[in-house]
Amino acid sequence: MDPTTTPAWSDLRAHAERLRGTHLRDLFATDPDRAERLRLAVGEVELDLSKHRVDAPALAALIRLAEQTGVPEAIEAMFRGDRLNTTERRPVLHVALRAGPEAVFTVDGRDVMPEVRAVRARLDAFARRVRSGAHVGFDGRPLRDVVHIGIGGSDLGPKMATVALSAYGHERLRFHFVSNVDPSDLSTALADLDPATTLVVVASKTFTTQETMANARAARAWLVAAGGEDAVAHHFVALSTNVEAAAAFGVPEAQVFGFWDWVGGRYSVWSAIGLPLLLSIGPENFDAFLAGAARVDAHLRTAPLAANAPVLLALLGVWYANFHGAETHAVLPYDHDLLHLPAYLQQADMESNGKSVTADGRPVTTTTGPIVWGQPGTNGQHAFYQLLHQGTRLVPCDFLVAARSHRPIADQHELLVANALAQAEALMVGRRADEVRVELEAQGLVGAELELLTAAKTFEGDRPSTFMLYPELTPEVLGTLIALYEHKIFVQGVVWGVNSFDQMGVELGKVLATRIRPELDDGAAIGPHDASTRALIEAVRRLRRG
Ligand code: G6Q
Repeated sequence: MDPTTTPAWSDLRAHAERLRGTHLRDLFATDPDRAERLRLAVGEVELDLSKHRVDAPALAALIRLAEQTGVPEAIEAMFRGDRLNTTERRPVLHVALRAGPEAVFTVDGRDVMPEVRAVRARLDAFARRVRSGAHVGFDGRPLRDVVHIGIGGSDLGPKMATVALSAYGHERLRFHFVSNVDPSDLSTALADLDPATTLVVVASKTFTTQETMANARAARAWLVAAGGEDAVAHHFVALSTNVEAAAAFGVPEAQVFGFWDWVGGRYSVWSAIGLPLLLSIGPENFDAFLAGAARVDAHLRTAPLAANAPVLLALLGVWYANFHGAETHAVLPYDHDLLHLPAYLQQADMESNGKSVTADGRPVTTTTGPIVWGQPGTNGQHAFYQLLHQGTRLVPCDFLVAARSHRPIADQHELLVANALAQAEALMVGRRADEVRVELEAQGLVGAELELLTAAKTFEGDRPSTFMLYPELTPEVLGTLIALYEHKIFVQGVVWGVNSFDQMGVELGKVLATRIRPELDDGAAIGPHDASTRALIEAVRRLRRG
């Protein structure tokens, strides 16, 4: 369904036109209840959507857009196991990984849950042995460091979540994440580690990814140099759908944990790929993480569209991208433990919805996924907030804030929260020229200087944001937050009509890199390239010679 041909799309154009010139301040002035009405909660996460440039008629049109583009049907199709990933002909069932004990999910008529539960039981047993110290290294000591090797979806989720829940981390275990083929990544990670007490987790759905396999081979050599070939069995774990390749690498079968082709890489933190998180926080906390996501799954299926958090988040994103020209979306966690959330969501969103053809192969007719970026507050305030407040671009923002800190120091957490609230307020309310002028006049400014500073210190405001507030960043809250974003991305993909579950756009560069690699060696033939690439290959050869 082409969204731009729906009646709702033309209605939305009209609403955007009607609301042009209506400031968010005006929306609050004419509708004082909007702060109450546009609040909702999923589990322990409270969402304030009132600082968005919508009134009731615009919101109603957005909801009609969801209906007219088939969002309710697509939600059911996902849970039913339909092959929504059209290009790879795969179901999209990461929701099965966090489903409760009663759940049944079928692929080709077969219930996949017994297998899901069996792998999880093996993962739990392994995690318990590592955590207790029963699983020892080649010299009999308990393992202390975990080096997780993976890239993209096999890195960003486990890294983001393990760091996010470090307050729940095991007291002995330390976690290191290696993704880049740049040898500096692995070298620095291994520099201070003792191979005898290090567990290497090789996370790769395909077990063929160039970067991961290069790092895995190097880590294997590092281990074997210290402990011999037999050490591999004690120190290596593989997380992969390619169980044969993992076994061929030398990982004993008992330490290969599989998953399935219906789990997309960027949606795989709930699967065996989440092992670092499981090792860090333990099986009970991992269950809570899954339960937090399951709560959003149930909410997505049952809440009416008008009170459905991921649907509303998705529609607001569509509103800004397609009707207000917003090109980017900022993720601003005022929660340092969510340090890696912007990078995680960058992949989740941009790889899913950075598409220009539809799920049935036609060119899209409108702008699709935004550029996602961000940094934890308050750091970002001293870097890019100038542009958010006074730049020429519209950047919708997400604030994520815990009411309580896991590690309080004096009133620092209250300072953090005050900053988050202040920024969201400042973005929305702004500061009118007449207010600025009165203040400057009181300071004695007159004439040209008064005019200059009045212009420079005026904040237009009217900049929208979502405020997500939770008591503290627990495993359950993290699961809820991630699933909210996952389903937001899914719903947006449905509205835009794209396949959010493939990533063909990452292939071409990989193919060319494989071709170019041997051409970097002195004397090797250089195949056909454009003049720029050829000159750069020659320059690299020259510089490598020193
Ligand atoms: C994510 C993508 C991609 C993938 C990596 C790693 O959705 O599929 O980021 O996760 O390319 O792939 P492997 O897990 O197969 O090594």
